[in-house]
Amino acid sequence: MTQDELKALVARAAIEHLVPGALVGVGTGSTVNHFIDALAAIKDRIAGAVSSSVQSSERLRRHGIPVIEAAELSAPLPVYVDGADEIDHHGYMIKGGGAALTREKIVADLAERFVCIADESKLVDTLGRFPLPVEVIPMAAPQIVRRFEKLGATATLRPGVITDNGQPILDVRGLKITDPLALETEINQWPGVVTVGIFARHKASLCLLGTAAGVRTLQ
Ligand code: ABF
Repeated sequence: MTQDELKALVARAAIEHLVPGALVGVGTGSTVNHFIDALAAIKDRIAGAVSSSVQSSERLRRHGIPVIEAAELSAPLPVYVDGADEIDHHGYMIKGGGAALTREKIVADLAERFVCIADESKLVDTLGRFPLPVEVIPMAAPQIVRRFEKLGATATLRPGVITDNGQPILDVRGLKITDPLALETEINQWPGVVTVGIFARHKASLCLLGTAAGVRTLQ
């Protein structure tokens, strides 16, 4: 099976983890696009979606799925479904390759469970081979770059990309993230960091991994 077929496989498998009649938290990316398409087939069984990006909102609306603003929520979402750039065996993730990390983390924080859907290429022993995305306030970017250099890493502005929140993204190469929770907590303190693409405090409750042998569930 191709990588895209594996993405579609896990996207469909995520449907069975939804709570009937409830709102669904929806992430961003090509795997999630397959999930949105699968949602369309059962849209009468959900109350609507809370989206993590303009891109996902537009796709949801094209399918006639109501999109509710996160700020309007008065109760937790039962489930948030999203992809990842890397996920380790603890459910810690690197996210943000799709430039939606800030709103993804906001919606993940509103959910009781995070179901990650990913093809097998995303599973790693240690996070960091994928460049770590960090959304920043522009005036702080040079100082944040210097802080990553002190960690032995190289941070560069992602060319031509501004997030839905109007900010640029640094991509950080050369990190070996052996303690995702500690590094996320550290980087969160740096002035000018909007969001770091380490999802350790909001790790996956469950990962549906698309493999040639079928869907593998990692708890
Ligand atoms: C999104 O899923 C992003 O955080 C991450 O970059 C993306 C993975 O992309 P894809 O599903 O297209 O491989 O949540």
